[in-house]
Amino acid sequence: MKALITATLVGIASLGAVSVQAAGDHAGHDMEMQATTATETQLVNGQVRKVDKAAGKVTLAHGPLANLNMPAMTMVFRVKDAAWLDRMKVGDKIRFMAEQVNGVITVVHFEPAK
Ligand SMILES: [Cu+2]
Repeated sequence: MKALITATLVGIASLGAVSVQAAGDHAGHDMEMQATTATETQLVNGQVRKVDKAAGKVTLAHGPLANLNMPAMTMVFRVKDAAWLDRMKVGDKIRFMAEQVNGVITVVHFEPAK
């Protein structure tokens, strides 16, 4: 006969830090509603720097293009409708919208600025 005395002392001292959460202090009425609709027509100011009718392109100094994540700069655009190039002269101020069309940044909407 064997007397097995198993003295198992499991000392678990788990003293977790008690965190008091103050959950009743949120201001739910202070939310701002931002209407950001990507499909909305957002016209950008531009100024014609060069018109290349043969290539169907126009060089524009343009303001920030939010939809293309592009800051203001001067660059060459394709135009969706080549007829618009007849209505653009160097120095003209225009309002336009540009989008990537098959990887090419293209003016997809154009109107003369008043
Ligand atoms: Cu640009």
